[in-house]
Amino acid sequence: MVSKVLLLVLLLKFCKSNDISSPNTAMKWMASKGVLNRVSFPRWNFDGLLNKANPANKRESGFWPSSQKESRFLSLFTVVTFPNGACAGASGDNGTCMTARECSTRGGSANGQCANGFGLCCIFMTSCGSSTSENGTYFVNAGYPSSYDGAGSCDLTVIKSHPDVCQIRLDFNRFTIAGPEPTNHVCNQDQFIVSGGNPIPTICGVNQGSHMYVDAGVGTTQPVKLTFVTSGNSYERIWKVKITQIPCSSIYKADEGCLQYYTGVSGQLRSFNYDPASGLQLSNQDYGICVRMERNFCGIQYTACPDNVNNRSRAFTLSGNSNGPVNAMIGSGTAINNCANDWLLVPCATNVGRVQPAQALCTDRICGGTFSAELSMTAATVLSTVKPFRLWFHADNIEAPIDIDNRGFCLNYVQQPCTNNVA
Ligand SMILES: *[C@@H]1O[C@H](CO)[C@@H](O)[C@H](O)[C@H]1NC(C)=O
Ligand SMILES: *[C@@H]1O[C@H](CO)[C@@H](O)[C@H](O)[C@H]1NC(C)=O
Ligand SMILES: *[C@@H]1O[C@H](CO)[C@@H](O)[C@H](O)[C@H]1NC(C)=O
Ligand SMILES: [Ca+2]
Repeated sequence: MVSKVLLLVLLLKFCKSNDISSPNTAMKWMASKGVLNRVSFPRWNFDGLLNKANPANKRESGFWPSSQKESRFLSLFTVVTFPNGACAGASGDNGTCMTARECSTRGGSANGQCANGFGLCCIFMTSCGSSTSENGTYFVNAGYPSSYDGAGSCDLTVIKSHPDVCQIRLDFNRFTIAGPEPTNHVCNQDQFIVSGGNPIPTICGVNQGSHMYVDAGVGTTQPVKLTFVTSGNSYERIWKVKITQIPCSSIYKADEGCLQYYTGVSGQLRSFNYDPASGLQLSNQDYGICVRMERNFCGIQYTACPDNVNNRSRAFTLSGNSNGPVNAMIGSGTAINNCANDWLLVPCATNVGRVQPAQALCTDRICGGTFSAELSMTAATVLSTVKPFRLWFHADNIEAPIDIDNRGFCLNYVQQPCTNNVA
C-alpha cells in the first residue's frame, strides 16, 4: 500500500524589486517560513529533488504558468507517493511509514519522519483488551514501560491485515512474567497463551529475545489471540511483544510446523525460560525448531552454549538431578539411560570426529545432563545431516523426584558445507 501527499503551492509572483523574484528564491522563502516541510531547494527542480532523494518516491505534478502574462500567481501542484513500508521510529521502535492523518485515523502515534520527510513513522502500541490488524504492532503490559504487578488476564486479538497473511511472528522484545512452580516446572502462576492458530505450548518465565511463529491459516480465518494470565504472588511483570504479519508469499515465512525458525549459517537456539543461573525447563512442551538450510550447506552441528555461571555447564540439562553431574542419555526406550519423558530430538545425530562402529549408529533423542549423541559425561559437538534441519523438543508434565533443577537447553549451531564428508 502507498500514501499520497498533496502539495499545493501558490507562488506569489512578486514585483521585480522584491527579493523573492524567482520561483527558486520563492520556494526558499516559503521553506524558511515553514510553509513547506523542506529545508532548501537547491534548484528549481522539484522533480530531481524528489526522485534523487528517494527512488521509491514518485510524483505526478502539474505546473501551470499563468495564462495571463500579467498574473501575479503561479501554481504548482504535486502528489508525492510513497510505500507504506517499515520504518525506524525516533524512539527505537519500528513502525509503518504513512501520513499524519492516516496514522491518527488508524490509532498509531507518529514518531519521527520517513519517506524523506513526506511521511511519519507511525508506531502501533496497544495493551489489554484490544485488537489490532496493524503489521508491526507492539503488545505491552498495562502501564508499560512500568512493570505490572497484578492478577488478571490481558489479551490482544490479532486480525489479519490482509487475507494473504499466513503467519504471525511474535518477537519477545521484553518478556518477564512469573516462572513455573519449582517441583514439576508447570506454568501455573503466570502463563502466555496463544490461541486461534496451530497448537502452541503455554510458556512462562523470562523469554526476552525469543520468538514464535503462529500459523494463521490461509485466507480469512479466525483471529489469533494472545493472552497473558497473571496470578498468585506479587511479581513485577513486563512484556513487549512485537507482532509481524507474514504474507504467504514472503521469503521470510517459516516452514510448516516450525514454532521457531532461524536463518543464517550460525546462530543460537534456546528453550523457553532458559537461563543457566535460575531458569527452569518448562514442562508440557512439544514443538519444532527449524533452521533454514542455507545454499550449499548440507549438515548442521550443534554445541552446548558456554555457561559462565556454573562450575559444571548446565547449558544442556533436560533430565536427572542437575545439581550433580549427569551423563548424556540417548534413545527412546524406557531403560535408565534412555529418554522416555523429556528429550531433544536431533535426527540421526552423531558426535563429530567419532569413528563410526561397523553398524554406523546414530541416535535421535538426547536428554540427561550432558550434550552428546553417546552415553558420555563429556559434552560433544553433534552433527546431523538429515534435511531439512529441524529439532523437536518434548517435555512431559512431571519433573520431581527424578528430574531436579533442569535448565533446558542452549545450543549454538553452525551449518556445514556440502563436501565429501557431509552430503
Ligand atoms: C527494529 O527493526 C530492526 C531491524 O529489523 C531490529 O533489529 C530491531 O530490533 C527492531 N526494534 C524493535 C524495538 O522492534
Ligand atoms: C509486515 O512488515 C514486515 C516488515 O517489518 C514485512 O516484511 C511484511 O511483508 C509486512 N506484512 C504485510 C502483510 O504487509
Ligand atoms: C563452584 O565450585 C566452588 C568450589 O567447589 C564452590 O565454592 C562454588 O560455590 C561453586 N559455584 C557454583 C555456582 O556452583
Ligand atoms: Ca519432565
